[in-house]
Amino acid sequence: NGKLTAEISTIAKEELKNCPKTSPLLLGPQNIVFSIHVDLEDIRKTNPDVTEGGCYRPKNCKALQKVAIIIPFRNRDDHLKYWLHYMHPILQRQQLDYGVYVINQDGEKTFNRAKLLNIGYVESLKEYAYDCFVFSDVDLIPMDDRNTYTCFSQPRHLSAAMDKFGFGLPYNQYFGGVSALSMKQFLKINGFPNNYWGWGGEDDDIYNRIASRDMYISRPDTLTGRCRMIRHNKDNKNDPNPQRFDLLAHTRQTMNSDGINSLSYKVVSTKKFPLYTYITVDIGLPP
Ligand code: UDH
Repeated sequence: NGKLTAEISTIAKEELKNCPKTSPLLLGPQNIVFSIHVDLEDIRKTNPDVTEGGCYRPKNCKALQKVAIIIPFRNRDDHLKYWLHYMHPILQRQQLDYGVYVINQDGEKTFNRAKLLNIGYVESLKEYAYDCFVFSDVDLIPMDDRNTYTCFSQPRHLSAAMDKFGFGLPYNQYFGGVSALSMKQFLKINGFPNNYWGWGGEDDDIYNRIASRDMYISRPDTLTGRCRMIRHNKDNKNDPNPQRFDLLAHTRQTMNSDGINSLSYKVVSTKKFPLYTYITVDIGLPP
């Protein structure tokens, strides 16, 4: 009967051994190109173990971390296709228990990346007991699957060697692109700022938050950390934010009152697609 089956499956789950620290499925360096044609239906067929909403957990071992992958988004469907095409196989090979959350900013007004990331944190936790949060731009793909999308003892910068910066970083404190924070690390910095409207500064603010709470940035080495960005034109309504330098000068004072504790927004809709969960949100307007 149903109850017995449920009990057996609970026991079976409890008996799963932890996955190894390093997945035996990893392949290492991988060629990443954005000239190929990708199709959502094909991606779905080649990733049959990914369940509705873009979730997966290893069958034969207990994943070491539960990872919510959060993507700030508006009007980048082509990029999202490449992201799904490359990332689902990589994340499965990394033996993660993960879910993909695309946080889509509703409307045509000024973009706010960090606020969308805060929303992804809150919304993903409503669905599952995630303990690690990977915040990924939609247009960045790691070139080596040994660059694991998990959390570490310090906040992790995963896009450590970006092709657009000659496989390096523009400056050592750079924290843009793809990053991973455990729940504890995220809460220690009161999440991310909500008041960076338009392009730039929010990643440096996050860096300031981390440094001011006596944490530091961990990174993979510059070979394992290589990644490719999809080349694209400037987005609408995401012009450089002229206020960013002023804001950045005061992170230490503002971070206690601006962050996950002051976040407000409305969910417009939540859609469960086969390869990702798509949450459209009204984040309001700049003051
Ligand atoms: N994003 C969107 N839609 C937008 C703006 C941003 O989805 O309209 C998301 C997306 O996940 C993107 C991330 O926010 O990867 C960061 O956006 P960004 O503009 O800061 O960074 P990106 O690396 O572009 O995408 C860098 C500047 C591109 C200008 C190139 C001119 N030659």
